[in-house]
Amino acid sequence: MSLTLRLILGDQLHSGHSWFETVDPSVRYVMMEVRDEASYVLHHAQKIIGIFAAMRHFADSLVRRGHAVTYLKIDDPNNQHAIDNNLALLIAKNKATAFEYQAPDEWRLDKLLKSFCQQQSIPCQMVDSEHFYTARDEAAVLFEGRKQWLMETFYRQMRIKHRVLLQEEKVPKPIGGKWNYDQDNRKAWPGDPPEPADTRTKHNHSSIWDDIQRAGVKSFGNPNANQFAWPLDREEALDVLNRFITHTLPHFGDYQDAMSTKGWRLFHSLISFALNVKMLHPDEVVRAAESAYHAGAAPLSAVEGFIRQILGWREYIRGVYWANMPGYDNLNAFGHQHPLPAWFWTGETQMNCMRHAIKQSLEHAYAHHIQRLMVTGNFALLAGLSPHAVHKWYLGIYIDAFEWVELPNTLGMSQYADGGRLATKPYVSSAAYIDRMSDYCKGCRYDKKLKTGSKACPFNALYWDFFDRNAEQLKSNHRLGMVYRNLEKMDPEQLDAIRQQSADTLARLEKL
Ligand code: FAD
Ligand code: DLZ
Ligand code: SF4
Repeated sequence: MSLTLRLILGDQLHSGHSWFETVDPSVRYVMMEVRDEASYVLHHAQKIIGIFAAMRHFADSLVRRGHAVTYLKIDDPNNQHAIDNNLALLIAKNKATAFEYQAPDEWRLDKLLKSFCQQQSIPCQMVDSEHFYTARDEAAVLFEGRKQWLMETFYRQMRIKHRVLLQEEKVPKPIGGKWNYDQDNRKAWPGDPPEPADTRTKHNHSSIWDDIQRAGVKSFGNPNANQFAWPLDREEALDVLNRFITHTLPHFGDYQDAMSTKGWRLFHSLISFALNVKMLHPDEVVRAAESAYHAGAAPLSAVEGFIRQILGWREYIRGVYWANMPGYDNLNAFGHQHPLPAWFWTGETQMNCMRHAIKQSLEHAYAHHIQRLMVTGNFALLAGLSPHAVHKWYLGIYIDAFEWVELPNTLGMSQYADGGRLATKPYVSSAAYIDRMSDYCKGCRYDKKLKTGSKACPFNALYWDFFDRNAEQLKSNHRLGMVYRNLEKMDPEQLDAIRQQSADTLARLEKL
């Protein structure tokens, strides 16, 4: 009798996949919790709990739909703790006559499964994950021959191709006359409207947490196992999405870049985990936002800004990943080598912005985009931290972090370690930007206005020193003209003092 084994990875929980349309008695699905996958980087406890719990929910739902499932738990005595070794055993045990898997999103697993298949004597096949708008190489085809890949170019193509927020005319034109309302998305948050309440369903997953610990999987961060708050199945994910669209999306645009000590998510959607493990499809998210605009429930600037993140950034980032792997993770355009200060793992620093962003990440396995880019990422780049170490930190700490999306965001957009393939300039700032977009500086031990002296905000001297020491690489970038004009105008004595302050700051990174 023929039997096909089909592998489902921890981030392939896509209940709408065509695999599951009919119940086929000659198919068995396999899912596995393995130490190799939980340990290739030090993960936040909530990330491991979230993936295992969502996998278990998904396996149960398949069984309820009549499918045959073999599920290897982390404490199963037969578990080999490596995907390929488990597969080999399961193929032999089930006398499988064929093996199939969905295209993995990570290069490492793509390679592992391809090489596994080459060693098999049964037919093996990779199928589409049916999740993304784009093929892996779609952005590469669009940008062929271009050194710099402009997200905006890609995004407009996507709007046209998928007919999103378009006027119904022969020549595609954006609704409202503008493609991009980014200029309207940069307000600080005055504390009103209030941050929406956290209405996510809370689970008690203490027993999964016990399993993980007993299996010796190392982790960090607050497990929050008995109040676990991230959505674990499609129903919960849809609930998070629908509440966002109804209550929060109208304010998303205005406060997209805002940060505050009084709120950890502000007006962000919290759907990235559900999207990245494929409990939600990007098209249903985009269409839900578009419908809210047409129903008059949310302004165009908010809806466009939100859709741009998913139809634009998310798909574009995936294209950057596949075009640059393997090897992208080792790029280091500035040759930065500093290890991460120990307080990256505890949040115990006197810099209020960093303390706040890191502590909330340890607490929730989440920080929103501007915290990741303009606080922790900004500091890491200014301080010359190793981009590879920074990448591993981001990959471990965030609940939504999978290499295909985390790596280009961290190494490319945030650390400029690829020399500017996707960012048009390094995303760095002095205290002025952080102060404009947040209330962090008000309660800080450091003075946002000072560049030198023991009370000076570390961001300030590091900022000017960063551009000074990298002038050869960056000076010709026309987006940095103003920065270099200001540097040239600077009094040489002041510049010397800034260089000294920066060197002193770097020498006492651990104590900042
Ligand atoms: P919202 O702000 O509500 O945005 C809605 C959705 O848009 C997100 O869920 C996400 O799917 C998508 N999105 C927004 N920005 C981006 C982006 N730059 N790239 C890809 N998708 C985007 N996002 C991840 O999903 N995984 C990561 O590992 C990740 N690492 C990042 C690392 C750095 C250094 C930076 C600067 C950004 C990173 N991002 C990552 C992008 C972004 O910060 C998160 O998608 C977002 O914070 C998730 O929260 P949310 O669902 O509330 O997003
Ligand atoms: C991230 C992760 C973790 C922690 N554990 C598992 C696991 O036990 N089993 C599994 O199939 N997948 C896991 N994952 C997700 C994968 O490691 C990998 O990150 C994604 O499949 C890449 O797209
Ligand atoms: Fe951060 Fe500097 Fe502001 Fe303190 S003063 S919160 S270190 S930017």
